[in-house]
Amino acid sequence: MEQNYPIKRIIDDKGILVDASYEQTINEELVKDLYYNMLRIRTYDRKSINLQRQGRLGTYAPFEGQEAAQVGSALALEENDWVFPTYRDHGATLTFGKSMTRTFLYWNGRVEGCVPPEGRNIFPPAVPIATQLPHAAGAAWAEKLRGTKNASIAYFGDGATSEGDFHEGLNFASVFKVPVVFFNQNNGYAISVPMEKQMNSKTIAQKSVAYGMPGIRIDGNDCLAVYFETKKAFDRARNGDGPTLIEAVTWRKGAHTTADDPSKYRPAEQGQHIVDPMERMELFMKNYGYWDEQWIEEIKEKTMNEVEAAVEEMENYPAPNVEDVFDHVYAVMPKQLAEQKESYLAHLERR
Ligand SMILES: Cc1ncc(C[n+]2csc(CCOP(=O)(O)OP(=O)(O)O)c2C)c(N)n1
Ligand SMILES: [Mg+2]
Repeated sequence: MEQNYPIKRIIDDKGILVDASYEQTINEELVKDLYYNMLRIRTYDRKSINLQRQGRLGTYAPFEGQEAAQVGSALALEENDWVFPTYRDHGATLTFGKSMTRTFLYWNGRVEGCVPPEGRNIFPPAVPIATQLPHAAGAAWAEKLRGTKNASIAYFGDGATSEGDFHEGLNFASVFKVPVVFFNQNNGYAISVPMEKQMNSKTIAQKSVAYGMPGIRIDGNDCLAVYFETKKAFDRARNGDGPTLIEAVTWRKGAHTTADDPSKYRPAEQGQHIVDPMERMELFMKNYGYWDEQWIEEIKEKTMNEVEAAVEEMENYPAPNVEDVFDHVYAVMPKQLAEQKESYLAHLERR
């Protein structure tokens, strides 16, 4: 099975173009756009870890190492598409247009952190594993019934493929032939459980066979391969050809979350051979004359300033409304909850 799903690459570990058919399609604007967005989200990600360590942010799920998978896929979307992320996909949602201030607010438990900007179809991050796959299939079905060209993307991890929702989402999408891309980031682990203890299949891509849809396996650290393969899957979706399962093989460089210690379950040498996605793009840019020191300095400063401004805005955000804790759980509030709310508000009043 594994040999039926070879890993697609456009650039290799040394930044050499290995698929000549892309020679004419790759241009400076695209390369710089991919690199800039990877730098931007890495700056955000590293800042988030620092803030968590200083007690200024809640528990945080880092994505360093997965930038190419998240940026390449998010830049392949069109403005009116739908994005269904997990807790680890803030790099993708930031690239697609979610506000950075609101992304920080999310990690401080604020409901405002789940609200995307106007005109951006981004669902709140799914923390219950795989629940977003049926949602993505449903949104795509709605777009199909409306007769639009919009499609949806569901982000999920290797571990999520063990959940019933993964199978239900793929089956539904296939049967109703809806415009959805199932974008798997195979980072090798579901918290402490390695892929080989999670499943007997050698790849995630091969699971597409059961649902009669194409399965594509790509090097998730090759931003160009991710971008072009995701675009192809979206073209299929928009043309009425139904869903695609993409497996982007990548690596989570850090911990599962800031509450986790990967040295307890991951051998230190594992993953050492993997060339970082940004380093790889840098090598490619240097090899083909896209590297521009002055531009790099400019974007480093720009992303730093953006991140610092977003942190300041997050920290000066109006205090939360305590009623939010009660108001957004049920469409119609049950009697017991209404009583609790009333009694809590009365308690605050007395204080
Ligand atoms: C339904 C459900 N079961 C268990 C958990 C606990 N949990 C949180 S993250 C995680 C691992 C998910 O691994 P994977 O899908 O590979 O995503 P990754 O964290 O590697 O990005 C688990 C089991 C959960 N959040 N939801
Ligand atoms: Mg995983």
